[in-house]
Amino acid sequence: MSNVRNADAVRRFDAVVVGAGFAGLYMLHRLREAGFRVRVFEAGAGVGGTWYWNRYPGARCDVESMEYSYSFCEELQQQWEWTERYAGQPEILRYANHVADRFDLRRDIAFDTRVTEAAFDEATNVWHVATDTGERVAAAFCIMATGCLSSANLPNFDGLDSFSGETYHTGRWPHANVDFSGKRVGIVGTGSSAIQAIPIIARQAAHLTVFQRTPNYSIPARNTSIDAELVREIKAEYPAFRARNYKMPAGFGTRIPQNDAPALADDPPSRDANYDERWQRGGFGFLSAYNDLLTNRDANQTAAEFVRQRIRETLKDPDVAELLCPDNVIGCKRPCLDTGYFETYNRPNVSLVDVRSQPIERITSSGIVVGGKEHAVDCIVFATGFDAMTGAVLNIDIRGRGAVPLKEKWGAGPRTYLGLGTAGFPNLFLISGPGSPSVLTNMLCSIEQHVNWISDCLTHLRQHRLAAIEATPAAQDAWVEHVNAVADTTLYPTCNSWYLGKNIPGKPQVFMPLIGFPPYVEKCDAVAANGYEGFELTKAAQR
Ligand code: N01
Repeated sequence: MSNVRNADAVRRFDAVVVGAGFAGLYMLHRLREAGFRVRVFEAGAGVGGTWYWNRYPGARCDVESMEYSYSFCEELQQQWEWTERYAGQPEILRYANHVADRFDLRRDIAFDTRVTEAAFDEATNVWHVATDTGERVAAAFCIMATGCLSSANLPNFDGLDSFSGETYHTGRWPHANVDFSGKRVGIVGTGSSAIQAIPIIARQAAHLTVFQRTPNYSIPARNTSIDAELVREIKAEYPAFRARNYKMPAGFGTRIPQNDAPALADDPPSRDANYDERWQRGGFGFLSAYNDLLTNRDANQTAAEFVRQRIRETLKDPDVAELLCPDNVIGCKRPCLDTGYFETYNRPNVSLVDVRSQPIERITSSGIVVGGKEHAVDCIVFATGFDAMTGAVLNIDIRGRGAVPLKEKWGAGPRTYLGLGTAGFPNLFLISGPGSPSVLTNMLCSIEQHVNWISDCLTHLRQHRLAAIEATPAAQDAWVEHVNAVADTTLYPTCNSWYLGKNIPGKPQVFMPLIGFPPYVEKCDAVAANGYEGFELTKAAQR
Protein backbone atom coordinates (compact mmCIF):
# COMPACT_ATOMS: atom_id res chain seq x y z
CA MET A 1 0.00 0.00 0.00
CA SER A 2 1.29 3.45 -0.75
CA ASN A 3 1.83 6.23 1.72
CA VAL A 4 -1.82 6.88 2.62
CA ARG A 5 -1.11 6.66 6.34
CA ASN A 6 2.17 8.46 6.66
CA ALA A 7 1.36 11.49 4.60
CA ASP A 8 2.28 14.79 6.23
CA ALA A 9 -0.81 16.90 5.81
CA VAL A 10 -3.63 14.60 6.87
CA ARG A 11 -6.79 16.46 7.78
CA ARG A 12 -9.29 14.81 10.13
CA PHE A 13 -13.01 14.53 9.47
CA ASP A 14 -15.82 12.47 10.91
CA ALA A 15 -16.79 11.13 7.51
CA VAL A 16 -15.50 11.02 3.96
CA VAL A 17 -18.09 10.75 1.21
CA VAL A 18 -16.96 9.63 -2.25
CA GLY A 19 -19.09 11.17 -4.99
CA ALA A 20 -21.27 14.27 -5.31
CA GLY A 21 -24.20 12.86 -7.25
CA PHE A 22 -27.64 12.73 -5.71
CA ALA A 23 -26.41 10.26 -3.06
CA GLY A 24 -23.31 12.22 -2.04
CA LEU A 25 -25.12 15.56 -1.96
CA TYR A 26 -27.87 14.33 0.34
CA MET A 27 -25.40 12.39 2.49
CA LEU A 28 -23.40 15.55 3.04
CA HIS A 29 -26.52 17.52 3.89
CA ARG A 30 -27.82 14.96 6.40
CA LEU A 31 -24.49 14.43 8.14
CA ARG A 32 -23.78 18.12 8.34
CA GLU A 33 -27.21 18.70 9.89
CA ALA A 34 -26.43 15.96 12.42
CA GLY A 35 -23.24 17.81 13.40
CA PHE A 36 -20.63 15.66 11.66
CA ARG A 37 -17.61 17.13 9.87
CA VAL A 38 -17.64 15.81 6.31
CA ARG A 39 -15.33 15.95 3.30
CA VAL A 40 -16.76 14.99 -0.09
CA PHE A 41 -14.55 14.07 -3.05
CA GLU A 42 -15.91 14.29 -6.57
CA ALA A 43 -14.03 13.25 -9.72
CA GLY A 44 -16.07 15.60 -11.93
CA ALA A 45 -15.83 19.38 -12.03
CA GLY A 46 -19.40 19.73 -10.79
CA VAL A 47 -22.19 18.02 -8.89
CA GLY A 48 -24.79 15.68 -10.38
CA GLY A 49 -23.01 12.33 -10.84
CA THR A 50 -24.82 10.37 -13.55
CA TRP A 51 -26.38 13.58 -14.83
CA TYR A 52 -23.03 15.36 -14.92
CA TRP A 53 -21.40 12.66 -17.07
CA ASN A 54 -24.25 11.38 -19.27
CA ARG A 55 -24.78 14.39 -21.54
CA TYR A 56 -25.33 12.43 -24.72
CA PRO A 57 -28.03 13.67 -27.11
CA GLY A 58 -31.45 12.66 -25.81
CA ALA A 59 -30.35 11.79 -22.24
CA ARG A 60 -33.50 11.85 -20.17
CA CYS A 61 -34.76 10.14 -17.04
CA ASP A 62 -37.18 7.22 -17.38
CA VAL A 63 -38.85 7.94 -14.05
CA GLU A 64 -41.34 10.79 -14.11
CA SER A 65 -39.93 14.05 -12.83
CA MET A 66 -42.47 14.56 -10.03
CA GLU A 67 -41.11 11.27 -8.61
CA TYR A 68 -37.44 11.44 -9.64
CA SER A 69 -36.61 14.21 -7.19
CA TYR A 70 -35.73 14.57 -3.51
CA SER A 71 -38.54 14.31 -0.98
CA PHE A 72 -36.59 15.35 2.12
CA CYS A 73 -37.43 19.05 1.96
CA GLU A 74 -41.04 20.10 1.53
CA GLU A 75 -40.06 23.64 0.51
CA LEU A 76 -37.74 22.32 -2.18
CA GLN A 77 -40.32 19.97 -3.66
CA GLN A 78 -42.97 22.69 -3.59
CA GLN A 79 -40.78 25.35 -5.16
CA TRP A 80 -38.95 23.41 -7.85
CA GLU A 81 -40.82 23.36 -11.16
CA TRP A 82 -40.24 20.59 -13.67
CA THR A 83 -41.11 21.35 -17.27
CA GLU A 84 -41.60 17.87 -18.74
CA ARG A 85 -43.20 14.57 -17.79
CA TYR A 86 -39.71 13.02 -17.93
CA ALA A 87 -36.96 15.51 -17.22
CA GLY A 88 -34.07 15.82 -19.65
CA GLN A 89 -30.45 15.69 -18.52
CA PRO A 90 -29.87 19.50 -18.60
CA GLU A 91 -32.88 20.09 -16.36
CA ILE A 92 -31.88 17.38 -13.89
CA LEU A 93 -28.38 18.78 -13.75
CA ARG A 94 -29.80 22.26 -13.07
CA TYR A 95 -31.81 20.70 -10.24
CA ALA A 96 -28.69 19.06 -8.74
CA ASN A 97 -26.88 22.41 -8.91
CA HIS A 98 -29.84 24.16 -7.35
CA VAL A 99 -29.81 21.70 -4.44
CA ALA A 100 -26.06 22.16 -3.98
CA ASP A 101 -26.50 25.94 -3.82
CA ARG A 102 -29.69 25.95 -1.79
CA PHE A 103 -28.12 23.85 0.98
CA ASP A 104 -24.68 25.46 0.61
CA LEU A 105 -23.07 22.11 -0.08
CA ARG A 106 -20.15 23.09 -2.33
CA ARG A 107 -17.90 24.35 0.45
CA ASP A 108 -17.35 20.78 1.66
CA ILE A 109 -16.81 19.23 -1.76
CA ALA A 110 -13.42 18.87 -3.45
CA PHE A 111 -14.11 18.77 -7.20
CA ASP A 112 -11.82 17.35 -9.89
CA THR A 113 -10.56 14.99 -7.22
CA ARG A 114 -10.68 11.23 -7.56
CA VAL A 115 -10.29 8.99 -4.54
CA THR A 116 -7.64 6.42 -5.33
CA GLU A 117 -7.13 4.57 -2.05
CA ALA A 118 -8.91 4.01 1.25
CA ALA A 119 -7.34 1.95 4.02
CA PHE A 120 -8.78 1.07 7.43
CA ASP A 121 -6.51 1.31 10.45
CA GLU A 122 -7.69 -1.31 12.95
CA ALA A 123 -5.73 0.16 15.85
CA THR A 124 -7.53 3.50 15.70
CA ASN A 125 -10.74 2.62 13.79
CA VAL A 126 -9.96 5.27 11.24
CA TRP A 127 -10.10 5.30 7.44
CA HIS A 128 -7.17 6.90 5.63
CA VAL A 129 -8.18 8.18 2.24
CA ALA A 130 -5.91 9.31 -0.61
CA THR A 131 -6.78 11.18 -3.80
CA ASP A 132 -5.21 11.81 -7.18
CA THR A 133 -4.60 15.45 -6.25
CA GLY A 134 -2.43 14.44 -3.33
CA GLU A 135 -5.01 15.36 -0.69
CA ARG A 136 -5.03 12.91 2.22
CA VAL A 137 -7.65 12.78 4.91
CA ALA A 138 -8.55 10.57 7.85
CA ALA A 139 -12.09 9.91 9.02
CA ALA A 140 -13.95 7.41 11.19
CA PHE A 141 -16.40 6.66 8.40
CA CYS A 142 -16.00 6.21 4.67
CA ILE A 143 -19.16 6.35 2.59
CA MET A 144 -19.20 5.26 -1.03
CA ALA A 145 -21.69 7.39 -2.98
CA THR A 146 -20.05 6.33 -6.21
CA GLY A 147 -23.18 5.40 -8.18
CA CYS A 148 -24.30 2.12 -9.69
CA LEU A 149 -23.76 3.11 -13.32
CA SER A 150 -20.70 5.33 -13.28
CA SER A 151 -17.77 3.21 -14.37
CA ALA A 152 -17.99 3.38 -18.17
CA ASN A 153 -17.43 0.15 -20.08
CA LEU A 154 -15.38 0.57 -23.22
CA PRO A 155 -14.82 -2.89 -24.76
CA ASN A 156 -11.31 -3.63 -25.86
CA PHE A 157 -11.92 -3.55 -29.61
CA ASP A 158 -9.00 -4.55 -31.75
CA GLY A 159 -7.58 -1.54 -33.57
CA LEU A 160 -9.51 1.08 -31.60
CA ASP A 161 -6.38 3.20 -31.22
CA SER A 162 -5.92 3.31 -34.97
CA PHE A 163 -9.27 5.03 -35.57
CA SER A 164 -8.62 8.49 -37.01
CA GLY A 165 -11.97 10.12 -36.15
CA GLU A 166 -13.55 11.24 -32.89
CA THR A 167 -14.83 8.63 -30.44
CA TYR A 168 -17.35 9.20 -27.65
CA HIS A 169 -18.79 7.15 -24.79
CA THR A 170 -22.36 8.05 -23.78
CA GLY A 171 -21.35 7.93 -20.11
CA ARG A 172 -18.40 10.32 -20.62
CA TRP A 173 -19.90 12.77 -23.05
CA PRO A 174 -17.93 16.01 -23.68
CA HIS A 175 -19.23 19.24 -22.19
CA ALA A 176 -18.71 21.10 -25.45
CA ASN A 177 -21.37 20.80 -28.12
CA VAL A 178 -20.84 17.79 -30.39
CA ASP A 179 -22.03 18.41 -33.94
CA PHE A 180 -22.62 15.36 -36.13
CA SER A 181 -23.89 17.39 -39.11
CA GLY A 182 -22.61 15.97 -42.36
CA LYS A 183 -20.81 13.12 -40.57
CA ARG A 184 -21.07 9.37 -40.94
CA VAL A 185 -21.60 8.15 -37.39
CA GLY A 186 -21.33 4.62 -36.04
CA ILE A 187 -22.97 3.75 -32.72
CA VAL A 188 -22.17 0.54 -30.85
CA GLY A 189 -24.87 -0.77 -28.51
CA THR A 190 -28.65 -0.68 -28.27
CA GLY A 191 -29.28 -0.27 -24.52
CA SER A 192 -31.18 2.59 -22.84
CA SER A 193 -28.53 5.19 -23.69
CA ALA A 194 -28.34 4.25 -27.38
CA ILE A 195 -32.11 4.00 -27.69
CA GLN A 196 -32.38 7.60 -26.50
CA ALA A 197 -29.47 8.90 -28.57
CA ILE A 198 -30.11 7.12 -31.90
CA PRO A 199 -33.23 9.07 -33.00
CA ILE A 200 -31.52 12.39 -32.32
CA ILE A 201 -28.16 11.58 -33.85
CA ALA A 202 -29.97 10.18 -36.91
CA ARG A 203 -31.66 13.54 -37.47
CA GLN A 204 -28.29 15.31 -37.48
CA ALA A 205 -25.83 12.93 -39.09
CA ALA A 206 -25.33 12.35 -42.79
CA HIS A 207 -25.54 8.64 -42.04
CA LEU A 208 -25.92 6.60 -38.86
CA THR A 209 -24.88 2.96 -38.66
CA VAL A 210 -26.10 1.10 -35.58
CA PHE A 211 -24.10 -1.95 -34.47
CA GLN A 212 -26.53 -4.12 -32.52
CA ARG A 213 -25.55 -7.21 -30.51
CA THR A 214 -28.78 -7.86 -28.59
CA PRO A 215 -32.06 -6.33 -29.78
CA ASN A 216 -33.95 -4.64 -26.98
CA TYR A 217 -37.55 -4.20 -26.01
CA SER A 218 -38.51 -0.57 -25.80
CA ILE A 219 -41.76 1.07 -24.82
CA PRO A 220 -42.77 4.56 -25.94
CA ALA A 221 -42.04 7.14 -23.24
CA ARG A 222 -44.71 9.54 -24.55
CA ASN A 223 -42.91 12.44 -23.02
CA THR A 224 -44.84 15.70 -22.98
CA SER A 225 -44.61 19.03 -21.28
CA ILE A 226 -45.68 18.62 -17.70
CA ASP A 227 -49.39 18.59 -16.90
CA ALA A 228 -49.98 21.65 -14.70
CA GLU A 229 -53.15 20.17 -13.19
CA LEU A 230 -51.30 17.01 -12.20
CA VAL A 231 -48.52 19.07 -10.62
CA ARG A 232 -51.11 20.99 -8.57
CA GLU A 233 -52.72 17.72 -7.44
CA ILE A 234 -49.40 16.18 -6.42
CA LYS A 235 -48.11 19.31 -4.70
CA ALA A 236 -51.34 19.59 -2.71
CA GLU A 237 -50.34 16.36 -0.96
CA TYR A 238 -46.70 15.79 -1.87
CA PRO A 239 -45.69 13.99 1.38
CA ALA A 240 -48.63 11.58 1.08
CA PHE A 241 -47.84 11.03 -2.61
CA ARG A 242 -44.24 10.19 -1.70
CA ALA A 243 -45.39 7.88 1.10
CA ARG A 244 -47.61 5.95 -1.31
CA ASN A 245 -44.74 5.61 -3.79
CA TYR A 246 -42.49 4.38 -1.00
CA LYS A 247 -44.83 1.39 -0.62
CA MET A 248 -44.57 0.45 -4.30
CA PRO A 249 -42.33 -2.51 -5.29
CA ALA A 250 -39.90 -0.19 -7.08
CA GLY A 251 -40.50 2.92 -4.97
CA PHE A 252 -42.45 4.72 -7.69
CA GLY A 253 -45.43 4.43 -9.99
CA THR A 254 -48.33 4.87 -7.61
CA ARG A 255 -50.32 6.51 -10.42
CA ILE A 256 -49.76 3.53 -12.73
CA PRO A 257 -52.69 1.10 -12.63
CA GLN A 258 -51.42 -2.16 -11.14
CA ASN A 259 -53.12 -5.39 -12.07
CA ASP A 260 -52.99 -8.25 -9.60
CA ALA A 261 -54.10 -10.87 -12.11
CA PRO A 262 -52.02 -13.36 -14.12
CA ALA A 263 -51.64 -12.75 -17.84
CA LEU A 264 -52.94 -16.12 -19.01
CA ALA A 265 -56.23 -15.67 -17.14
CA ASP A 266 -57.27 -13.10 -19.77
CA ASP A 267 -58.25 -14.15 -23.29
CA PRO A 268 -55.90 -12.86 -26.04
CA PRO A 269 -58.10 -9.92 -27.17
CA SER A 270 -58.52 -8.65 -23.58
CA ARG A 271 -54.81 -9.05 -23.00
CA ASP A 272 -53.91 -7.09 -26.10
CA ALA A 273 -56.37 -4.37 -25.13
CA ASN A 274 -54.71 -4.14 -21.72
CA TYR A 275 -51.22 -4.00 -23.26
CA ASP A 276 -52.36 -1.47 -25.83
CA GLU A 277 -53.83 0.87 -23.22
CA ARG A 278 -50.50 0.85 -21.38
CA TRP A 279 -48.53 1.19 -24.62
CA GLN A 280 -50.56 4.29 -25.45
CA ARG A 281 -50.02 5.73 -21.96
CA GLY A 282 -46.26 5.12 -22.27
CA GLY A 283 -43.68 4.36 -19.62
CA PHE A 284 -42.89 1.48 -17.30
CA GLY A 285 -46.57 0.83 -16.54
CA PHE A 286 -46.52 -1.56 -19.48
CA LEU A 287 -44.89 -4.21 -17.30
CA SER A 288 -47.52 -3.81 -14.57
CA ALA A 289 -50.17 -5.11 -16.97
CA TYR A 290 -50.17 -8.47 -15.12
CA ASN A 291 -48.72 -9.75 -11.89
CA ASP A 292 -46.69 -12.60 -13.36
CA LEU A 293 -44.85 -11.05 -16.28
CA LEU A 294 -41.54 -11.44 -14.49
CA THR A 295 -42.20 -14.84 -12.98
CA ASN A 296 -43.91 -16.89 -15.69
CA ARG A 297 -42.23 -17.29 -19.06
CA ASP A 298 -45.46 -17.99 -20.97
CA ALA A 299 -47.10 -14.93 -19.44
CA ASN A 300 -44.00 -12.91 -20.24
CA GLN A 301 -44.06 -13.96 -23.87
CA THR A 302 -47.56 -12.53 -24.34
CA ALA A 303 -46.14 -9.09 -23.51
CA ALA A 304 -42.99 -9.75 -25.52
CA GLU A 305 -45.03 -10.75 -28.57
CA PHE A 306 -47.15 -7.61 -28.25
CA VAL A 307 -43.99 -5.49 -28.48
CA ARG A 308 -42.61 -7.53 -31.38
CA GLN A 309 -45.87 -6.92 -33.25
CA ARG A 310 -45.49 -3.16 -32.68
CA ILE A 311 -41.93 -3.35 -34.06
CA ARG A 312 -43.08 -5.31 -37.12
CA GLU A 313 -45.89 -2.89 -37.90
CA THR A 314 -43.60 0.14 -37.43
CA LEU A 315 -40.75 -0.97 -39.68
CA LYS A 316 -41.07 -0.64 -43.44
CA ASP A 317 -38.37 -3.27 -44.08
CA PRO A 318 -39.39 -6.68 -42.71
CA ASP A 319 -35.78 -7.89 -42.56
CA VAL A 320 -34.75 -4.94 -40.40
CA ALA A 321 -37.87 -5.51 -38.27
CA GLU A 322 -36.85 -9.12 -37.60
CA LEU A 323 -33.35 -8.03 -36.64
CA LEU A 324 -34.82 -5.53 -34.18
CA CYS A 325 -37.21 -8.05 -32.61
CA PRO A 326 -35.85 -9.30 -29.28
CA ASP A 327 -36.24 -13.00 -28.54
CA ASN A 328 -35.49 -13.00 -24.82
CA VAL A 329 -37.62 -12.34 -21.75
CA ILE A 330 -39.08 -8.83 -21.66
CA GLY A 331 -38.05 -6.98 -18.51
CA CYS A 332 -35.18 -9.23 -17.42
CA LYS A 333 -32.82 -6.66 -18.87
CA ARG A 334 -33.57 -3.10 -17.82
CA PRO A 335 -36.56 -2.08 -19.99
CA CYS A 336 -35.98 0.91 -22.25
CA LEU A 337 -38.27 3.86 -22.95
CA ASP A 338 -37.96 5.69 -26.23
CA THR A 339 -39.15 8.52 -28.40
CA GLY A 340 -39.34 7.34 -31.99
CA TYR A 341 -36.61 4.69 -31.68
CA PHE A 342 -37.99 1.99 -33.99
CA GLU A 343 -39.32 4.60 -36.45
CA THR A 344 -35.75 5.87 -36.86
CA TYR A 345 -34.81 2.72 -38.79
CA ASN A 346 -37.23 3.78 -41.55
CA ARG A 347 -35.00 6.75 -42.33
CA PRO A 348 -32.91 6.42 -45.50
CA ASN A 349 -29.80 7.57 -43.63
CA VAL A 350 -29.89 4.84 -40.96
CA SER A 351 -28.61 1.29 -41.27
CA LEU A 352 -28.51 -1.59 -38.84
CA VAL A 353 -25.63 -4.06 -38.59
CA ASP A 354 -26.12 -7.28 -36.67
CA VAL A 355 -23.07 -7.99 -34.52
CA ARG A 356 -24.58 -10.95 -32.70
CA SER A 357 -24.10 -13.47 -35.51
CA GLN A 358 -20.73 -11.91 -36.37
CA PRO A 359 -19.12 -9.76 -33.68
CA ILE A 360 -17.20 -6.57 -34.39
CA GLU A 361 -13.94 -7.88 -35.81
CA ARG A 362 -11.85 -4.76 -35.49
CA ILE A 363 -11.76 -1.04 -35.85
CA THR A 364 -9.64 0.48 -38.60
CA SER A 365 -8.54 4.07 -39.15
CA SER A 366 -11.74 4.72 -41.07
CA GLY A 367 -14.43 2.31 -39.93
CA ILE A 368 -15.76 -0.74 -38.14
CA VAL A 369 -15.24 -4.20 -39.62
CA VAL A 370 -17.94 -6.86 -39.27
CA GLY A 371 -17.90 -10.14 -41.18
CA GLY A 372 -14.98 -8.93 -43.26
CA LYS A 373 -16.84 -5.81 -44.41
CA GLU A 374 -15.72 -2.35 -43.37
CA HIS A 375 -18.48 0.11 -42.48
CA ALA A 376 -16.91 3.51 -43.07
CA VAL A 377 -17.59 6.06 -40.34
CA ASP A 378 -16.18 9.48 -39.41
CA CYS A 379 -16.89 9.11 -35.69
CA ILE A 380 -17.94 6.37 -33.27
CA VAL A 381 -20.30 6.58 -30.31
CA PHE A 382 -19.83 3.80 -27.78
CA ALA A 383 -23.13 3.26 -25.98
CA THR A 384 -21.63 0.18 -24.39
CA GLY A 385 -22.81 0.72 -20.83
CA PHE A 386 -21.09 0.37 -17.50
CA ASP A 387 -19.27 -1.97 -15.18
CA ALA A 388 -22.41 -1.71 -13.08
CA MET A 389 -22.82 -1.71 -9.31
CA THR A 390 -19.28 -2.77 -8.41
CA GLY A 391 -17.05 -1.05 -11.00
CA ALA A 392 -16.78 2.37 -9.37
CA VAL A 393 -16.17 0.95 -5.89
CA LEU A 394 -13.57 -1.56 -7.04
CA ASN A 395 -11.71 1.07 -9.06
CA ILE A 396 -10.60 2.42 -5.69
CA ASP A 397 -7.97 0.43 -3.81
CA ILE A 398 -10.01 -0.24 -0.68
CA ARG A 399 -8.32 -2.18 2.12
CA GLY A 400 -10.09 -3.40 5.23
CA ARG A 401 -8.98 -5.51 8.19
CA GLY A 402 -5.53 -7.00 7.69
CA ALA A 403 -5.08 -4.68 4.69
CA VAL A 404 -7.11 -7.18 2.62
CA PRO A 405 -8.29 -5.57 -0.64
CA LEU A 406 -12.04 -5.38 -1.30
CA LYS A 407 -11.25 -6.60 -4.81
CA GLU A 408 -9.99 -9.84 -3.28
CA LYS A 409 -12.97 -10.20 -0.91
CA TRP A 410 -15.36 -9.70 -3.80
CA GLY A 411 -13.33 -11.84 -6.21
CA ALA A 412 -16.26 -14.22 -6.74
CA GLY A 413 -18.83 -11.41 -6.78
CA PRO A 414 -19.91 -8.70 -4.34
CA ARG A 415 -20.89 -9.79 -0.82
CA THR A 416 -22.71 -7.35 1.42
CA TYR A 417 -25.13 -7.20 4.28
CA LEU A 418 -28.21 -5.18 3.17
CA GLY A 419 -26.09 -3.66 0.40
CA LEU A 420 -24.97 -1.21 3.09
CA GLY A 421 -21.86 -2.77 4.60
CA THR A 422 -19.44 -5.61 3.98
CA ALA A 423 -17.68 -7.91 6.45
CA GLY A 424 -14.02 -7.11 7.04
CA PHE A 425 -14.53 -3.40 6.25
CA PRO A 426 -15.71 -1.67 9.44
CA ASN A 427 -17.26 1.80 9.11
CA LEU A 428 -17.39 1.52 5.32
CA PHE A 429 -20.86 2.21 3.93
CA LEU A 430 -22.18 1.74 0.43
CA ILE A 431 -25.08 3.84 -0.83
CA SER A 432 -27.31 1.70 -3.07
CA GLY A 433 -24.71 -1.04 -3.02
CA PRO A 434 -25.06 -4.53 -4.49
CA GLY A 435 -27.56 -6.50 -2.40
CA SER A 436 -29.91 -3.51 -2.08
CA PRO A 437 -32.85 -2.74 -4.42
CA SER A 438 -31.03 0.28 -5.94
CA VAL A 439 -31.19 -0.03 -9.74
CA LEU A 440 -34.54 -1.83 -9.61
CA THR A 441 -36.13 1.24 -8.01
CA ASN A 442 -36.49 4.96 -8.44
CA MET A 443 -32.87 5.73 -7.49
CA LEU A 444 -33.80 8.91 -5.63
CA CYS A 445 -36.07 6.92 -3.36
CA SER A 446 -33.41 4.29 -2.64
CA ILE A 447 -30.76 6.93 -2.13
CA GLU A 448 -32.84 8.82 0.44
CA GLN A 449 -33.63 5.60 2.30
CA HIS A 450 -29.94 4.60 2.46
CA VAL A 451 -28.71 8.05 3.40
CA ASN A 452 -31.29 8.34 6.18
CA TRP A 453 -30.34 4.89 7.50
CA ILE A 454 -26.60 5.63 7.44
CA SER A 455 -27.06 9.04 9.03
CA ASP A 456 -29.21 7.57 11.84
CA CYS A 457 -26.63 4.83 12.29
CA LEU A 458 -23.75 7.30 12.70
CA THR A 459 -25.80 9.28 15.20
CA HIS A 460 -26.53 6.08 17.12
CA LEU A 461 -22.82 5.18 17.23
CA ARG A 462 -21.93 8.65 18.50
CA GLN A 463 -24.66 8.62 21.15
CA HIS A 464 -23.55 5.21 22.44
CA ARG A 465 -19.83 5.93 22.24
CA LEU A 466 -19.30 3.19 19.69
CA ALA A 467 -16.21 3.38 17.50
CA ALA A 468 -17.03 0.86 14.80
CA ILE A 469 -19.79 -1.05 13.07
CA GLU A 470 -19.15 -4.03 10.83
CA ALA A 471 -21.37 -6.61 9.12
CA THR A 472 -20.89 -10.08 10.59
CA PRO A 473 -19.91 -12.80 8.11
CA ALA A 474 -22.94 -14.87 9.18
CA ALA A 475 -25.43 -12.05 8.54
CA GLN A 476 -23.74 -11.31 5.24
CA ASP A 477 -23.83 -14.94 4.07
CA ALA A 478 -27.52 -15.17 4.93
CA TRP A 479 -28.20 -11.90 3.11
CA VAL A 480 -26.38 -12.92 -0.08
CA GLU A 481 -28.35 -16.18 -0.04
CA HIS A 482 -31.57 -14.22 0.41
CA VAL A 483 -30.82 -11.87 -2.53
CA ASN A 484 -30.15 -14.88 -4.77
CA ALA A 485 -33.17 -16.81 -3.53
CA VAL A 486 -35.48 -13.87 -4.31
CA ALA A 487 -33.95 -13.46 -7.79
CA ASP A 488 -34.34 -17.19 -8.46
CA THR A 489 -38.12 -16.93 -8.04
CA THR A 490 -38.17 -14.62 -11.07
CA LEU A 491 -37.09 -14.52 -14.71
CA TYR A 492 -34.47 -11.83 -14.01
CA PRO A 493 -31.47 -14.19 -14.04
CA THR A 494 -32.35 -15.53 -17.51
CA CYS A 495 -30.78 -12.76 -19.66
CA ASN A 496 -27.28 -11.50 -20.39
CA SER A 497 -27.90 -8.38 -18.32
CA TRP A 498 -25.62 -6.02 -16.44
CA TYR A 499 -27.67 -6.89 -13.31
CA LEU A 500 -25.74 -10.18 -13.52
CA GLY A 501 -22.43 -8.69 -14.62
CA LYS A 502 -22.77 -10.50 -17.95
CA ASN A 503 -21.86 -7.42 -20.01
CA ILE A 504 -18.28 -7.36 -18.72
CA PRO A 505 -15.98 -10.17 -19.89
CA GLY A 506 -14.61 -12.05 -16.88
CA LYS A 507 -16.87 -10.38 -14.30
CA PRO A 508 -18.30 -12.88 -11.77
CA GLN A 509 -21.91 -13.60 -12.64
CA VAL A 510 -24.03 -12.86 -9.61
CA PHE A 511 -27.46 -11.23 -9.58
CA MET A 512 -26.55 -8.01 -7.77
CA PRO A 513 -29.69 -6.02 -6.88
CA LEU A 514 -32.36 -7.18 -4.43
CA ILE A 515 -35.87 -7.39 -5.87
CA GLY A 516 -38.57 -5.63 -3.81
CA PHE A 517 -38.25 -2.26 -2.11
CA PRO A 518 -40.90 -2.26 0.70
CA PRO A 519 -39.80 -5.51 2.42
CA TYR A 520 -36.22 -4.28 2.18
CA VAL A 521 -37.09 -1.02 3.93
CA GLU A 522 -38.85 -2.98 6.67
CA LYS A 523 -35.77 -5.17 7.11
CA CYS A 524 -33.42 -2.16 7.35
CA ASP A 525 -35.72 -0.51 9.90
CA ALA A 526 -35.94 -3.71 11.95
CA VAL A 527 -32.16 -4.15 11.91
CA ALA A 528 -31.71 -0.63 13.31
CA ALA A 529 -34.54 -1.01 15.85
CA ASN A 530 -32.93 -4.23 17.11
CA GLY A 531 -29.62 -2.52 17.89
CA TYR A 532 -28.16 -3.06 14.41
CA GLU A 533 -28.54 -6.81 14.46
CA GLY A 534 -26.27 -8.56 12.02
CA PHE A 535 -23.60 -5.93 12.62
CA GLU A 536 -20.89 -6.10 15.26
CA LEU A 537 -20.52 -2.88 17.24
CA THR A 538 -17.22 -1.95 18.88
CA LYS A 539 -16.99 0.31 21.93
CA ALA A 540 -14.74 3.35 21.75
CA ALA A 541 -11.59 3.07 23.87
CA GLN A 542 -12.01 4.70 27.34
CA ARG A 543 -10.03 7.88 27.72
O1 N01 B 1 -25.83 0.39 -21.29
P1 N01 B 1 -26.37 -1.11 -21.51
P2 N01 B 1 -26.66 1.75 -21.33
N1 N01 B 1 -19.98 -5.39 -28.93
O2 N01 B 1 -25.41 -1.98 -20.77
C1 N01 B 1 -23.74 -3.33 -26.19
C2 N01 B 1 -29.41 3.29 -17.11
N2 N01 B 1 -29.84 4.32 -18.02
O3 N01 B 1 -25.69 2.86 -21.09
O4 N01 B 1 -26.90 -6.29 -24.74
C3 N01 B 1 -21.19 -4.99 -29.29
O5 N01 B 1 -27.78 -1.23 -21.20
C4 N01 B 1 -24.66 -4.17 -25.37
O6 N01 B 1 -24.99 -5.36 -26.02
P3 N01 B 1 -25.52 -6.65 -25.16
C5 N01 B 1 -30.34 2.10 -17.22
O7 N01 B 1 -30.46 1.48 -15.98
C6 N01 B 1 -30.96 4.97 -17.72
O8 N01 B 1 -27.49 1.83 -22.51
O9 N01 B 1 -24.57 -6.76 -23.98
N3 N01 B 1 -22.09 -4.45 -28.46
C7 N01 B 1 -25.83 -3.20 -25.21
O10 N01 B 1 -26.64 -3.17 -26.33
C8 N01 B 1 -29.60 1.25 -18.21
O11 N01 B 1 -29.97 -0.09 -18.22
C9 N01 B 1 -31.45 5.90 -18.56
O12 N01 B 1 -25.42 -7.77 -26.08
C10 N01 B 1 -21.71 -4.31 -27.18
C11 N01 B 1 -25.10 -1.86 -25.07
O13 N01 B 1 -23.81 -2.03 -25.63
C12 N01 B 1 -28.18 1.49 -17.79
O14 N01 B 1 -28.12 2.86 -17.46
C13 N01 B 1 -30.78 6.19 -19.73
C14 N01 B 1 -20.45 -4.69 -26.72
C15 N01 B 1 -24.95 -1.45 -23.62
O15 N01 B 1 -26.21 -1.29 -23.06
C16 N01 B 1 -27.14 1.19 -18.83
O16 N01 B 1 -27.61 1.64 -20.10
C17 N01 B 1 -29.61 5.53 -20.02
C18 N01 B 1 -19.56 -5.27 -27.66
N4 N01 B 1 -18.34 -5.68 -27.29
C19 N01 B 1 -29.15 4.59 -19.15
N5 N01 B 1 -20.37 -4.41 -25.40
C20 N01 B 1 -32.71 6.57 -18.24
O17 N01 B 1 -33.19 6.65 -17.14
C21 N01 B 1 -21.55 -3.88 -25.05
N6 N01 B 1 -22.37 -3.81 -26.13
C22 N01 B 1 -33.39 7.08 -19.35
